[in-house]
Amino acid sequence: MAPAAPKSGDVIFASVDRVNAELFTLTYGAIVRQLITDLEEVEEVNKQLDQMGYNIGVRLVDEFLAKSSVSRCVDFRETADVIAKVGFKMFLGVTASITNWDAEGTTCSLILEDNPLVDFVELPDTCQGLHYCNILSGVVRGALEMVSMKTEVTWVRDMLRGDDVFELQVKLLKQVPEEYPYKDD
Ligand code: MYR
Repeated sequence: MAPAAPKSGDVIFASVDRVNAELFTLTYGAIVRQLITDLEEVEEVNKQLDQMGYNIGVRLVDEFLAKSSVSRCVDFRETADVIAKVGFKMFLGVTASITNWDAEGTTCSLILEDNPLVDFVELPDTCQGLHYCNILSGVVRGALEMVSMKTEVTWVRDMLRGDDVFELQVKLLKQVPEEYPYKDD
């Protein structure tokens, strides 16, 4: 059966979504540019973006759990998968894939082939050490901390540096067991 013809409302929503996505991308670019002007050192900009992301990540989990029907994950593997497939889709509009698991199941890579943050972006030579998308590593670290997983999150591949994909390595450092708030007598 042929797909239903779009109604006028569909067209309006499609363009509003596209405009919002572009506004989001350009706003993020403006923030990064301002940080570069204010902080001067790219390492400082990387730190600041990571911290901003972390602050967002710790707040994002509540919204994620409220909006998604995801139930508690049994382990880090499942959590990584949920972040890649559900979390990224919900907040960034794209899904990531998970690969490169180590034997212990404590380190993996999150691969992004499509990243709306970098549309229209080209880094000048003076910004070669910049992790332009460092806000994302902070978000992932902050969100995981809220579900009791202390992690180290680092960029391994970056399309703005000529790589074929974005690769974010997520290493589980410590899993704090959640305490039941009431004592059983
Ligand atoms: C659980 O309760 O065990 C599930 C925990 C899932 C945490 C998912 C947090 C979502 C983070 C989204 C990151 C988006 C980055 C753009």
